[in-house]
Amino acid sequence: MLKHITVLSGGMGGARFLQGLLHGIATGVLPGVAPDAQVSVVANTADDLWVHGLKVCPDLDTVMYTLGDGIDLERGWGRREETWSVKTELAAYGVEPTWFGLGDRDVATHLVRTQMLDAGYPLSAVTEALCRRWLVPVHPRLRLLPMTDDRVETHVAIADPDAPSGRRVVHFQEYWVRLRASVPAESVLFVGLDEATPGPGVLDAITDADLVVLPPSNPVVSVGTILGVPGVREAVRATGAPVVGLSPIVGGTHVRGMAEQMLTSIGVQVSAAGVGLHYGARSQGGVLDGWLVDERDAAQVERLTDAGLACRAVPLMMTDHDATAAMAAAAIDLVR
Ligand code: FO1
Repeated sequence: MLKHITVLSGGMGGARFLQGLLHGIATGVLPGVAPDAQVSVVANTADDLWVHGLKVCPDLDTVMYTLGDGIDLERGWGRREETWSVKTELAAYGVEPTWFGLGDRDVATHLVRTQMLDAGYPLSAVTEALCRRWLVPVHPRLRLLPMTDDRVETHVAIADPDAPSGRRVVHFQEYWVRLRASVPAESVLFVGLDEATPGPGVLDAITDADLVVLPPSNPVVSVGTILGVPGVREAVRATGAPVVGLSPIVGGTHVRGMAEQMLTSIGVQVSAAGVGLHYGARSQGGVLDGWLVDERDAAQVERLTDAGLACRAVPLMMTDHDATAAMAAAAIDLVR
Protein backbone atom coordinates (compact mmCIF):
# COMPACT_ATOMS: atom_id res chain seq x y z
CA MET A 1 0.00 0.00 0.00
CA LEU A 2 1.45 3.41 -1.01
CA LYS A 3 0.97 5.75 1.97
CA HIS A 4 3.41 8.56 1.12
CA ILE A 5 3.91 10.03 -2.36
CA THR A 6 6.50 12.76 -2.93
CA VAL A 7 6.30 14.97 -6.03
CA LEU A 8 9.11 17.28 -7.23
CA SER A 9 7.09 20.11 -8.75
CA GLY A 10 7.48 23.29 -10.73
CA GLY A 11 4.56 25.62 -11.38
CA MET A 12 1.73 25.07 -13.82
CA GLY A 13 2.56 21.57 -15.10
CA GLY A 14 3.32 20.27 -11.65
CA ALA A 15 0.23 21.89 -10.15
CA ARG A 16 -2.06 20.38 -12.78
CA PHE A 17 -0.50 16.98 -12.21
CA LEU A 18 -1.03 17.31 -8.46
CA GLN A 19 -4.71 18.13 -9.01
CA GLY A 20 -5.08 14.84 -10.89
CA LEU A 21 -3.06 12.89 -8.35
CA LEU A 22 -5.21 14.15 -5.46
CA HIS A 23 -8.35 13.49 -7.52
CA GLY A 24 -7.10 9.95 -8.14
CA ILE A 25 -6.49 9.36 -4.43
CA ALA A 26 -9.91 10.76 -3.52
CA THR A 27 -11.71 8.65 -6.13
CA GLY A 28 -9.71 5.50 -5.39
CA VAL A 29 -8.52 4.98 -9.01
CA LEU A 30 -4.81 4.80 -8.13
CA PRO A 31 -3.63 1.18 -7.80
CA GLY A 32 -2.42 0.37 -4.30
CA VAL A 33 -2.62 3.94 -2.96
CA ALA A 34 -4.08 4.34 0.53
CA PRO A 35 -7.14 6.65 0.62
CA ASP A 36 -5.40 8.60 3.39
CA ALA A 37 -2.05 8.76 1.60
CA GLN A 38 0.24 11.66 2.48
CA VAL A 39 1.44 13.80 -0.45
CA SER A 40 4.62 15.83 -0.08
CA VAL A 41 5.32 18.44 -2.72
CA VAL A 42 8.92 19.62 -3.03
CA ALA A 43 8.56 22.84 -5.02
CA ASN A 44 11.02 24.82 -7.11
CA THR A 45 11.95 28.20 -5.68
CA ALA A 46 14.46 29.34 -8.30
CA ASP A 47 11.77 31.23 -10.24
CA ASP A 48 11.45 33.48 -7.18
CA LEU A 49 12.20 37.16 -7.49
CA TRP A 50 12.12 40.36 -5.49
CA VAL A 51 9.90 42.94 -7.17
CA HIS A 52 8.68 46.28 -5.74
CA GLY A 53 10.28 45.22 -2.47
CA LEU A 54 8.17 42.04 -2.29
CA LYS A 55 9.33 38.41 -2.46
CA VAL A 56 7.34 36.60 -5.13
CA CYS A 57 7.44 32.80 -5.26
CA PRO A 58 5.66 31.81 -8.51
CA ASP A 59 5.93 28.03 -8.30
CA LEU A 60 5.01 27.84 -4.60
CA ASP A 61 2.07 30.18 -5.20
CA THR A 62 0.90 28.39 -8.35
CA VAL A 63 0.77 25.06 -6.48
CA MET A 64 -0.84 26.69 -3.44
CA TYR A 65 -3.45 28.66 -5.38
CA THR A 66 -4.20 25.76 -7.76
CA LEU A 67 -4.76 23.17 -5.03
CA GLY A 68 -6.55 25.76 -2.88
CA ASP A 69 -8.85 26.67 -5.79
CA GLY A 70 -7.72 30.30 -5.86
CA ILE A 71 -5.85 30.11 -9.18
CA ASP A 72 -6.87 31.92 -12.34
CA LEU A 73 -7.29 28.86 -14.57
CA GLU A 74 -6.99 30.74 -17.84
CA ARG A 75 -3.70 32.46 -16.97
CA GLY A 76 -2.38 29.49 -15.02
CA TRP A 77 -0.88 31.80 -12.41
CA GLY A 78 -2.09 34.40 -9.91
CA ARG A 79 -5.53 34.73 -8.41
CA ARG A 80 -8.88 34.42 -10.09
CA GLU A 81 -11.31 37.35 -9.80
CA GLU A 82 -8.20 39.50 -9.69
CA THR A 83 -8.01 43.29 -9.98
CA TRP A 84 -4.94 45.27 -11.00
CA SER A 85 -5.17 48.66 -9.25
CA VAL A 86 -1.74 48.38 -7.61
CA LYS A 87 -0.14 47.40 -10.92
CA THR A 88 -1.86 50.34 -12.68
CA GLU A 89 -0.78 52.80 -10.00
CA LEU A 90 2.81 51.56 -10.08
CA ALA A 91 2.83 52.05 -13.85
CA ALA A 92 1.39 55.55 -13.36
CA TYR A 93 4.44 56.32 -11.23
CA GLY A 94 6.61 55.00 -14.04
CA VAL A 95 7.97 52.36 -11.69
CA GLU A 96 9.60 49.34 -13.38
CA PRO A 97 9.15 46.50 -13.97
CA THR A 98 5.79 47.10 -15.56
CA TRP A 99 6.10 43.81 -17.48
CA PHE A 100 5.60 41.68 -14.34
CA GLY A 101 1.98 41.89 -13.20
CA LEU A 102 1.13 41.66 -9.51
CA GLY A 103 -2.63 41.45 -8.95
CA ASP A 104 -4.14 43.19 -5.92
CA ARG A 105 -5.14 39.92 -4.21
CA ASP A 106 -1.74 38.42 -5.05
CA VAL A 107 0.02 41.42 -3.49
CA ALA A 108 -1.49 40.48 -0.13
CA THR A 109 0.26 37.09 -0.32
CA HIS A 110 3.57 38.78 -1.08
CA LEU A 111 3.08 41.32 1.73
CA VAL A 112 2.48 38.53 4.26
CA ARG A 113 5.46 36.58 2.94
CA THR A 114 7.79 39.58 2.91
CA GLN A 115 6.74 40.67 6.40
CA MET A 116 7.41 37.16 7.77
CA LEU A 117 10.78 36.92 5.99
CA ASP A 118 11.70 40.35 7.41
CA ALA A 119 10.74 39.06 10.87
CA GLY A 120 13.25 36.24 10.40
CA TYR A 121 10.97 33.35 9.47
CA PRO A 122 12.48 30.98 6.85
CA LEU A 123 10.60 30.50 3.58
CA SER A 124 9.44 27.05 4.74
CA ALA A 125 7.72 28.59 7.78
CA VAL A 126 6.18 31.31 5.62
CA THR A 127 4.88 28.70 3.19
CA GLU A 128 3.43 26.66 6.04
CA ALA A 129 1.63 29.76 7.33
CA LEU A 130 0.18 30.65 3.92
CA CYS A 131 -0.90 27.02 3.42
CA ARG A 132 -2.90 27.12 6.65
CA ARG A 133 -5.31 29.30 4.69
CA TRP A 134 -5.04 27.68 1.26
CA LEU A 135 -4.31 23.97 1.70
CA VAL A 136 -4.89 22.62 5.23
CA PRO A 137 -8.71 22.97 5.01
CA VAL A 138 -8.97 21.14 1.65
CA HIS A 139 -5.89 18.88 1.59
CA PRO A 140 -4.99 18.13 5.22
CA ARG A 141 -2.53 15.40 4.21
CA LEU A 142 -0.57 17.51 1.74
CA ARG A 143 2.65 19.33 2.60
CA LEU A 144 4.13 22.04 0.35
CA LEU A 145 7.88 22.19 0.92
CA PRO A 146 10.19 24.79 -0.66
CA MET A 147 13.20 22.94 -2.12
CA THR A 148 15.41 25.21 0.00
CA ASP A 149 15.07 28.15 2.39
CA ASP A 150 18.12 29.74 0.81
CA ARG A 151 17.94 32.33 -1.96
CA VAL A 152 18.33 30.68 -5.39
CA GLU A 153 17.53 32.46 -8.66
CA THR A 154 17.60 31.17 -12.21
CA HIS A 155 19.14 33.69 -14.59
CA VAL A 156 19.45 33.37 -18.35
CA ALA A 157 22.27 34.62 -20.59
CA ILE A 158 21.00 36.02 -23.90
CA ALA A 159 22.71 37.63 -26.87
CA ASP A 160 22.94 41.43 -26.66
CA PRO A 161 24.77 43.09 -29.55
CA ASP A 162 24.98 46.35 -27.55
CA ALA A 163 26.83 44.72 -24.66
CA PRO A 164 30.67 44.65 -24.81
CA SER A 165 30.61 40.89 -24.20
CA GLY A 166 27.82 40.46 -26.77
CA ARG A 167 25.53 38.99 -24.16
CA ARG A 168 23.69 39.95 -21.03
CA VAL A 169 22.12 38.05 -18.17
CA VAL A 170 18.47 38.50 -17.22
CA HIS A 171 16.39 37.02 -14.40
CA PHE A 172 14.41 33.99 -15.54
CA GLN A 173 11.17 35.95 -15.07
CA GLU A 174 12.36 38.66 -17.45
CA TYR A 175 13.35 35.97 -19.96
CA TRP A 176 9.97 34.28 -19.68
CA VAL A 177 7.53 37.13 -19.00
CA ARG A 178 9.05 40.12 -20.79
CA LEU A 179 10.88 38.30 -23.59
CA ARG A 180 8.38 35.42 -23.80
CA ALA A 181 11.40 33.13 -24.25
CA SER A 182 11.51 34.51 -27.81
CA VAL A 183 15.31 34.68 -27.94
CA PRO A 184 17.64 31.71 -27.52
CA ALA A 185 18.88 31.08 -23.98
CA GLU A 186 22.64 30.93 -24.50
CA SER A 187 23.08 29.51 -21.00
CA VAL A 188 21.09 29.12 -17.81
CA LEU A 189 22.67 30.10 -14.50
CA PHE A 190 21.41 28.95 -11.14
CA VAL A 191 22.58 31.69 -8.81
CA GLY A 192 23.08 30.39 -5.26
CA LEU A 193 22.13 26.79 -6.06
CA ASP A 194 25.48 25.21 -5.19
CA GLU A 195 25.46 26.90 -1.77
CA ALA A 196 21.83 26.00 -0.99
CA THR A 197 20.78 23.40 1.57
CA PRO A 198 17.60 21.31 1.25
CA GLY A 199 14.64 22.88 3.04
CA PRO A 200 13.24 21.34 6.22
CA GLY A 201 11.56 18.01 5.50
CA VAL A 202 12.78 17.80 1.90
CA LEU A 203 15.26 14.94 2.22
CA ASP A 204 12.94 13.06 4.59
CA ALA A 205 10.04 13.46 2.13
CA ILE A 206 12.20 11.74 -0.52
CA THR A 207 13.70 9.09 1.75
CA ASP A 208 10.46 8.18 3.53
CA ALA A 209 8.29 8.15 0.41
CA ASP A 210 6.73 4.99 -1.02
CA LEU A 211 6.81 6.65 -4.46
CA VAL A 212 8.70 9.65 -5.87
CA VAL A 213 7.25 11.36 -8.96
CA LEU A 214 8.85 13.77 -11.43
CA PRO A 215 5.70 15.36 -12.96
CA PRO A 216 5.63 17.05 -16.39
CA SER A 217 7.34 20.19 -15.08
CA ASN A 218 10.24 21.90 -16.79
CA PRO A 219 13.19 19.47 -16.56
CA VAL A 220 15.76 22.28 -16.52
CA VAL A 221 14.42 25.22 -14.51
CA SER A 222 11.94 23.36 -12.29
CA VAL A 223 12.77 19.68 -11.65
CA GLY A 224 16.38 20.35 -12.65
CA THR A 225 16.81 23.02 -10.01
CA ILE A 226 15.20 20.86 -7.31
CA LEU A 227 17.58 18.00 -8.18
CA GLY A 228 20.40 20.54 -8.17
CA VAL A 229 20.02 21.44 -4.49
CA PRO A 230 23.04 19.69 -2.93
CA GLY A 231 21.90 16.41 -1.39
CA VAL A 232 18.58 16.12 -3.25
CA ARG A 233 19.77 14.17 -6.30
CA GLU A 234 21.64 11.79 -3.97
CA ALA A 235 18.51 11.32 -1.86
CA VAL A 236 16.44 10.51 -4.95
CA ARG A 237 19.05 8.01 -6.13
CA ALA A 238 19.20 6.41 -2.68
CA THR A 239 15.51 6.28 -1.75
CA GLY A 240 13.88 2.90 -1.32
CA ALA A 241 10.86 4.26 -3.21
CA PRO A 242 10.47 3.71 -6.94
CA VAL A 243 11.09 6.94 -8.90
CA VAL A 244 8.88 7.58 -11.92
CA GLY A 245 8.68 10.53 -14.31
CA LEU A 246 6.20 11.80 -16.89
CA SER A 247 7.50 13.46 -20.03
CA PRO A 248 6.80 17.21 -20.35
CA ILE A 249 7.70 16.93 -24.04
CA VAL A 250 4.95 15.52 -26.23
CA GLY A 251 5.36 15.09 -29.97
CA GLY A 252 8.67 16.94 -29.91
CA THR A 253 7.64 20.09 -28.07
CA HIS A 254 6.48 21.34 -24.67
CA VAL A 255 2.78 21.58 -23.96
CA ARG A 256 3.15 25.01 -22.31
CA GLY A 257 6.03 27.11 -21.06
CA MET A 258 9.55 27.16 -22.35
CA ALA A 259 11.00 23.66 -21.86
CA GLU A 260 12.06 23.60 -25.51
CA GLN A 261 14.28 26.68 -25.15
CA MET A 262 15.69 25.50 -21.83
CA LEU A 263 16.50 21.99 -23.06
CA THR A 264 18.15 23.40 -26.20
CA SER A 265 20.29 25.73 -24.09
CA ILE A 266 21.75 22.73 -22.20
CA GLY A 267 22.11 20.61 -25.32
CA VAL A 268 19.41 18.08 -24.49
CA GLN A 269 17.30 16.77 -27.37
CA VAL A 270 13.76 18.18 -27.21
CA SER A 271 11.98 14.84 -27.14
CA ALA A 272 10.38 12.47 -24.65
CA ALA A 273 13.42 10.21 -24.97
CA GLY A 274 15.82 13.15 -24.71
CA VAL A 275 14.39 14.20 -21.37
CA GLY A 276 14.12 10.64 -20.06
CA LEU A 277 17.74 9.99 -20.92
CA HIS A 278 18.72 13.36 -19.44
CA TYR A 279 17.23 12.30 -16.10
CA GLY A 280 18.72 8.83 -16.66
CA ALA A 281 18.01 5.43 -15.18
CA ARG A 282 19.01 4.96 -11.53
CA SER A 283 20.79 1.76 -12.56
CA GLN A 284 22.94 3.90 -14.87
CA GLY A 285 23.68 6.70 -12.41
CA GLY A 286 20.52 8.69 -13.10
CA VAL A 287 17.43 9.30 -10.98
CA LEU A 288 14.58 7.39 -12.68
CA ASP A 289 13.23 3.84 -12.54
CA GLY A 290 10.33 4.50 -14.92
CA TRP A 291 9.43 7.05 -17.58
CA LEU A 292 6.03 7.63 -19.20
CA VAL A 293 5.87 9.05 -22.71
CA ASP A 294 2.84 10.12 -24.71
CA GLU A 295 1.33 7.73 -27.25
CA ARG A 296 2.63 10.03 -30.02
CA ASP A 297 6.14 9.20 -28.87
CA ALA A 298 5.64 5.42 -28.66
CA ALA A 299 8.46 4.91 -31.19
CA GLN A 300 10.90 6.18 -28.54
CA VAL A 301 10.00 3.57 -25.92
CA GLU A 302 12.57 1.05 -27.12
CA ARG A 303 15.44 3.57 -26.87
CA LEU A 304 14.41 4.26 -23.28
CA THR A 305 14.09 0.62 -22.24
CA ASP A 306 17.51 0.01 -23.79
CA ALA A 307 18.81 2.70 -21.42
CA GLY A 308 17.56 0.75 -18.40
CA LEU A 309 14.22 2.52 -17.87
CA ALA A 310 10.82 0.92 -17.48
CA CYS A 311 8.91 2.80 -20.14
CA ARG A 312 5.39 2.93 -21.54
CA ALA A 313 3.48 5.16 -23.96
CA VAL A 314 0.15 6.41 -22.58
CA PRO A 315 -1.98 9.54 -23.10
CA LEU A 316 -0.12 12.36 -21.33
CA MET A 317 -2.36 15.37 -21.97
CA MET A 318 -3.76 16.68 -18.67
CA THR A 319 -7.08 17.64 -20.23
CA ASP A 320 -9.06 17.13 -17.02
CA HIS A 321 -8.64 15.64 -13.55
CA ASP A 322 -9.71 12.16 -14.67
CA ALA A 323 -7.16 12.16 -17.51
CA THR A 324 -4.43 13.31 -15.15
CA ALA A 325 -5.46 10.73 -12.53
CA ALA A 326 -5.16 8.07 -15.24
CA MET A 327 -1.61 9.30 -15.94
CA ALA A 328 -0.77 9.03 -12.24
CA ALA A 329 -2.24 5.51 -12.19
CA ALA A 330 -0.14 4.54 -15.23
CA ALA A 331 2.98 5.95 -13.55
CA ILE A 332 2.33 3.92 -10.41
CA ASP A 333 1.55 0.82 -12.43
CA LEU A 334 4.80 1.20 -14.37
CA VAL A 335 7.03 0.99 -11.32
CA ARG A 336 5.06 -1.15 -8.85
N1 FO1 B 1 3.52 35.30 -16.02
C1 FO1 B 1 3.32 36.17 -17.08
O1 FO1 B 1 3.33 35.72 -18.22
N2 FO1 B 1 3.11 37.50 -16.86
C2 FO1 B 1 3.10 38.05 -15.64
O2 FO1 B 1 2.94 39.28 -15.50
C3 FO1 B 1 3.27 37.17 -14.51
C4 FO1 B 1 3.22 37.66 -13.20
C5 FO1 B 1 3.27 36.72 -12.15
C6 FO1 B 1 3.09 37.15 -10.83
C7 FO1 B 1 3.12 36.24 -9.79
C8 FO1 B 1 3.32 34.89 -10.06
O3 FO1 B 1 3.31 33.98 -9.04
C9 FO1 B 1 3.49 34.43 -11.37
C10 FO1 B 1 3.48 35.35 -12.41
N3 FO1 B 1 3.64 34.93 -13.74
C11 FO1 B 1 3.47 35.80 -14.77
C12 FO1 B 1 3.86 33.50 -14.07
C13 FO1 B 1 5.32 33.09 -13.82
O4 FO1 B 1 6.20 33.68 -14.71
C14 FO1 B 1 5.32 31.55 -13.94
O5 FO1 B 1 4.43 31.09 -12.97
C15 FO1 B 1 6.58 30.80 -13.60
O6 FO1 B 1 7.51 31.53 -12.96
C16 FO1 B 1 7.11 30.16 -14.86
O7 FO1 B 1 6.76 28.84 -14.80
